[in-house]
Amino acid sequence: MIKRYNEFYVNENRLQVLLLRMLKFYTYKTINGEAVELALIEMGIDHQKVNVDLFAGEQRSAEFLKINPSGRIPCIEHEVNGDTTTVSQTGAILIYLAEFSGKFLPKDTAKKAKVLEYLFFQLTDISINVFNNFYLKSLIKPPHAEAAEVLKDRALSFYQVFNERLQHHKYIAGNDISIADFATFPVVHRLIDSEDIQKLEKLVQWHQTLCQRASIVSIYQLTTKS
Ligand SMILES: N[C@@H](CCC(=O)N[C@@H](CS)C(=O)NCC(=O)O)C(=O)O
Repeated sequence: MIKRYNEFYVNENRLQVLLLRMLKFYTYKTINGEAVELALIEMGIDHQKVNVDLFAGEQRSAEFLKINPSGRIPCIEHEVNGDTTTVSQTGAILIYLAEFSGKFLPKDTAKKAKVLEYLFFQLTDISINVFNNFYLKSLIKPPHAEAAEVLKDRALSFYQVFNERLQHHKYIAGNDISIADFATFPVVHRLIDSEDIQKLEKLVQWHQTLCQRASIVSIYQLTTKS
């Protein structure tokens, strides 16, 4: 008889254990990598984490380019019943994982639209510019520090809109936590001590609320107040 135990099927007659699902998560300690890691932990999806060292150029290795031809993390390979789906792009991965787990993306069309609006607002208008700030300052030679700051300032100015939204909602896209919060947290967390962020009272409160979550405590190794 075949019985299911969480992620496994066990064929009790033949003493076989069949692995039903396997998710490989290619990442590095960056804002986009952390957004996906946060989602995987919050959704309770078992995964194998593969570190891709961006400073060592591992993202450009022939082996990695077969998985993501654009040579960037994050990226997942998900095997379900023998079929493998490979997904890159933080937004696409977050939506895929939310739909797969049935968590953190509402089914209601209007609520879902708000989550997607803020998810892409964060990723396409803010995260990209914050990453490009790091790229221009640290990943290329010679660095372009001045251009890097212009991009970051423009990106951070958008958090006024998030702050305004948080006057009326507990989380970024509504009153329930969603993948939009997971995409936003890593950037705000990195910049929480900056003057630009500190003047946004509701955003700072939202950051403190998220810092209580076990997923965030474990990823960022925060010490919880007892
Ligand atoms: N639009 C992509 C951006 C991916 C991206 O730029 N990833 C960065 C790390 S956060 C990377 O791997 N950069 C390596 C490089 O540019 O060489 C996404 O949302 O995932």
